[in-house]
Amino acid sequence: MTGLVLHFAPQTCARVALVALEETGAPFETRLVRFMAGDHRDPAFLARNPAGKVPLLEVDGEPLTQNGAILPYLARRFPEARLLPYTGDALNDAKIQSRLAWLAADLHPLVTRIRMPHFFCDLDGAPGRVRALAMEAMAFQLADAERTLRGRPWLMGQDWSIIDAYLSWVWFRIAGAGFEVAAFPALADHHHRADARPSAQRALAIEAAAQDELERAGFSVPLS
Ligand SMILES: N[C@@H](CCC(=O)N[C@@H](CS)C(=O)NCC(=O)O)C(=O)O
Repeated sequence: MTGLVLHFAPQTCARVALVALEETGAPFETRLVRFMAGDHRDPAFLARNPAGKVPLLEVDGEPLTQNGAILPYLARRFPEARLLPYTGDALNDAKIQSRLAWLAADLHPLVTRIRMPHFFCDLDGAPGRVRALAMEAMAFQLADAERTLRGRPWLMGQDWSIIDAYLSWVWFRIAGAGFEVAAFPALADHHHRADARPSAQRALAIEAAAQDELERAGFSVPLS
């Protein structure tokens, strides 16, 4: 398969890669991964991504996994899209990597514990405690981003970057799970602005069509 093919599922962190692809303007295809049908445990999928997760981007048939690798790849391949504010300066570019790692390694696991606490404990009443602790840790993590966004429109400065789409996805996941949104007005406003971009709107439309397909086939993931 030549070209760019994104394996994704609606509402997941694959949304960030989807927005990135939409921002580039490059042609790409999508493949819906139906978790409830076990597509992500299919040997053919696992051969491309042994972690069994989305996003998976195929580049001329070559698999690339992890948002932390896919987003820098797209940013470097399509520099005119300005997905990330790389300058070539080692420290500047490392700080961009640092932000991506914060989102993928610090925030995303908290999202998972907030949305799916039952995966991280026994079912004897502890899931509520896991969720509460993850909410607390998330509030601590987001305090600095809230302060930053009170002083400038986007996380990295005056210009949007794909880091904003990533943060916006985190917000979407936690706001729908009872996170104390009222304490983070700048983040809420940032989410609305990030989602209003045409690229995000197109990505959301692709997700909505995929969600319809899942529901028609009886494979929609219950919203935890
Ligand atoms: N570290 C990976 C995380 C990917 C990930 O956790 N994806 C979730 C959806 S948000 C997934 O595919 N989960 C399915 C599973 O774990 O079985 C990344 O940043 O790309």
